[in-house]
Amino acid sequence: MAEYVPSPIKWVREQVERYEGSGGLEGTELLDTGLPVIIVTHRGNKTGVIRKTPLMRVQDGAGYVLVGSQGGAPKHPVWVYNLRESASVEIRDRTEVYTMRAREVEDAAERSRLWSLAVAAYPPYADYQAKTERVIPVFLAEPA
Ligand code: F42
Repeated sequence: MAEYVPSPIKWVREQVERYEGSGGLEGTELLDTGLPVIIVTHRGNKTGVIRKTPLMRVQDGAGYVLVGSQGGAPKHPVWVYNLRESASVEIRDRTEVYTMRAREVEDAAERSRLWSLAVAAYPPYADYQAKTERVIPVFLAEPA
């Protein structure tokens, strides 16, 4: 078993601790919004350690749309590089945990459809895209 290395960002680390520590009964929403969050467990592509990243929950049937927005920051979040390197992820949605494969969505029509779902679930994603030069990466995680 690889070692789990928590996020260096305090509020993110604490969300993961509450969410996972309660078996998915607590800490499942984004602070101040009440909107649901999932936990994506993946591997560091350089270190090989286990990383846990909370993201907004955007559902597409049995799949989940993963949006690398990072608040519209100029650079992609680091987890994007981990998923590009290795598709294998575990997704916790409250009390359920699924083994999934995540692929980056390249097709323009598919990305547009999934982006609409993402913005409907979490409207600030549209503001984040507007404030950054980069095209925000979108992944679709589907049952493995
Ligand atoms: N971020 C989003 O991008 N989208 C969301 O929808 C979102 C929602 C959300 C909801 C709740 C919450 O608590 C946080 C939320 N976040 C959301 C923030 C998200 O959880 C991440 O914190 C954020 O996207 C930044 O991700 P990051 O991977 O850049 O995190 C950094 C701070 C980090 O953890 N860095 C690690 C470190 O030690 O500096 C390294 C991480 C890593 O994976 N390293 C790789 C390795 O091999 O281990 C090397 C990677 C490489 O290629 O360099």
